[in-house]
Amino acid sequence: MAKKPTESPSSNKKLDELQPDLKSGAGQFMTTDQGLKINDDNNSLKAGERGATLLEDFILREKITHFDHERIPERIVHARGSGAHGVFQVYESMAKYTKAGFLQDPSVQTPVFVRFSTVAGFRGSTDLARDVRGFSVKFYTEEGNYDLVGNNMPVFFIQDAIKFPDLIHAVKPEPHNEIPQAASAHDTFWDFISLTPESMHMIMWAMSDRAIPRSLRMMEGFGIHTFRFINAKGKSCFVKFHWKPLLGMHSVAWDEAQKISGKNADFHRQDLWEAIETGAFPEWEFGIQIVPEEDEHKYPFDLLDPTKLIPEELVPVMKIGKMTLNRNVDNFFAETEQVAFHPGHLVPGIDFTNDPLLQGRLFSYTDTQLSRLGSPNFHEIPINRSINPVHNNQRDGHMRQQINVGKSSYHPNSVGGGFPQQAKVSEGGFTTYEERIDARKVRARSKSFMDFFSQATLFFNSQSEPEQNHIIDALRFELGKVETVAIRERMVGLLTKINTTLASKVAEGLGMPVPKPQEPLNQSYGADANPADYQDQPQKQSIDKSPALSMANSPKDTIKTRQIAVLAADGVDGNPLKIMKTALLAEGAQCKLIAPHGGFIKDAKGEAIPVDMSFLTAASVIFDAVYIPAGTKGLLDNADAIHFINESYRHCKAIAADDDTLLQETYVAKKLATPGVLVGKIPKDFIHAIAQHRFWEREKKDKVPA
Ligand code: HDD
Repeated sequence: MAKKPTESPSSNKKLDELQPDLKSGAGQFMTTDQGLKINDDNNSLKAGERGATLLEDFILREKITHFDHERIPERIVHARGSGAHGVFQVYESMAKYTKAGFLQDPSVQTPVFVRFSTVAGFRGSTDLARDVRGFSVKFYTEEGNYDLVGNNMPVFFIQDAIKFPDLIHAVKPEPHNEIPQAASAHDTFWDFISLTPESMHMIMWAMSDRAIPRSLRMMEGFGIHTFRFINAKGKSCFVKFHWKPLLGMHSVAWDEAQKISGKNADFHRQDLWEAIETGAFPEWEFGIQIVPEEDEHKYPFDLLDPTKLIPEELVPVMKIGKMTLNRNVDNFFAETEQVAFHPGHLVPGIDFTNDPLLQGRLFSYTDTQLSRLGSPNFHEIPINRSINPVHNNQRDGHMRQQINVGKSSYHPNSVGGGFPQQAKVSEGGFTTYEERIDARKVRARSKSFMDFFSQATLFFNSQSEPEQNHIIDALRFELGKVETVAIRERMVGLLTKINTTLASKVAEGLGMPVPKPQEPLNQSYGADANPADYQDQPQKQSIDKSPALSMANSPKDTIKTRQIAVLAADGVDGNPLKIMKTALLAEGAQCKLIAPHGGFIKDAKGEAIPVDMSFLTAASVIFDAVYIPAGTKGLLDNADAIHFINESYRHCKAIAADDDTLLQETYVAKKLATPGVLVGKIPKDFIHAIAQHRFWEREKKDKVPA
């Protein structure tokens, strides 16, 4: 559904600032780029009706030239993304920790633009790839843009930015044949990983259900690195950033993810778009973990090591504000594609730490925009513009938009009255936190980074049984696609250091002998380094389990925005259908009626009921639950309907039926007493079952033919 640029469900300072750039052709004449009215946009200029076409045709040439240049390079990573506008509001002043203006006043709404993404796939790749999700937030604050460029996992694969090109080369399609697309399940990725033991913690996350979210609206976000907050008195503390979705955290099954990729490759993008269009605005609470400066060395891991997290049980996450996404973009290219994030877009009161991954990122993001957007003037593109006016002596360059008036373009100057002038700290001028650094220049990694497995073990041990099974299955899948036996062996050897059951179950799935616990083959050091300095040095963690790491503990108290399939055919009993639908809609769920054909079906009383999708265009994998109203004789010999129900059962979804007539034709007939299967139950039970999201315990017991 296209929205006219002026139809704004919400307004904020950034949206108002964008307003003059919105263009609609409604009611207008068509013109060339020079404003000349066009009389014929359907025929090129020819010498006679049958040609040839004349070079003189400047209208044809302008149109084709522009078309030829419509594409820009896609992002080298995070190419596939979806964006939306919104607002952020802090709950109470954070002045105690930071002087950042947007974290002071609970009455102030700060406009934001958020872009979610997958990492490895190309721009047109599927949303449901097993992958990390990017979670980038641009806060348009009164003090300039602040970008929090994070992911949906709180740790990263590598400890030093110098390894990033290697990691990405390894995960991207292999260079000789550009296969596979948007998948880490291939030799080069696992080759690199198997030689990089620092990646083991992140591998546990990437193989977990976090890598296949049900919705972008149902995943957490993390700033990953430890940052600094600085308050007005100049006092600094360390801070980790979190986003917690109000809808809870949920994922799909791997089999389902693969099928969704075929049925609807835009599943996440469409889900986000439709939620916002229908007013079901996605929300996240913003959380912080604060570590006082004096506690820097208190933990059995280094705060500067991006492969480690601070367990929430040690430092609780303080929820300090809320972000709401309430407006879709008007134009994907102009906004989502051209938005340029950068961890170095800072505001006073927030600063970096010396995390070597973060330090390297601070170079990469401007550099990449130069090749992607083509000019150092990318900050002038409407979506990237700060709402705080920009004044400096940067000048010219490709596609400059601003017309800088006056004679001076340097500082100091007298001809321009000395302006633009520098701002004192008291006037909002940014100063870097004066951290003391007293060191030798070295190419090395800190010994405090050499614990490769403890937090991987903590993560695995903190998962519920179904979650652990999913990690095992994911590793069997991924390593099963690896052709080089030595890589598989190295990987399973590394898994023995995380958890021996994990390693032996993966080995069993691969048909390999279970290896003895092995020392990792770490190659992340220089040619003259002493390998002994780079060996694993396990550190005892203060806890054995962190419940916060398990998605099983996510709140399961709402069915808002859940998609419910209603299977029906002519002769359906219209009454219970109406009651169920009303109850589900009242809880904020969405219902789609699926029938053997489009158009309308007739209920038992002959009344016409509109059909939303036919079995041809629908699929169980794009729904969260299924309801079968009474009167389904018309579906008894419909193979698609039977497959739909079996597959819903296989993917552990809630299934409700007014009676078991149709269920008797399915695998579910043997499973009528299973949790999440409800026959003749009132809507309340079904609503509760949908809120549970999945009944994962079904998985291992069943051999569903779907
Ligand atoms: Fe990065 C994009 C997140 C490490 C270099 N990164 C990019 C995006 C996200 C992240 C979410 C997409 C931004 C958007 O939506 O436009 N990147 C991360 C996180 C990292 C990380 C959470 C580790 C904690 N990245 C990282 C390193 C480097 C880069 C170590 C290079 C040394 N990242 C880039 C980039 C990208 C990018 C090449 C590609 C497109 C862009 O920047 O704008 O500069």
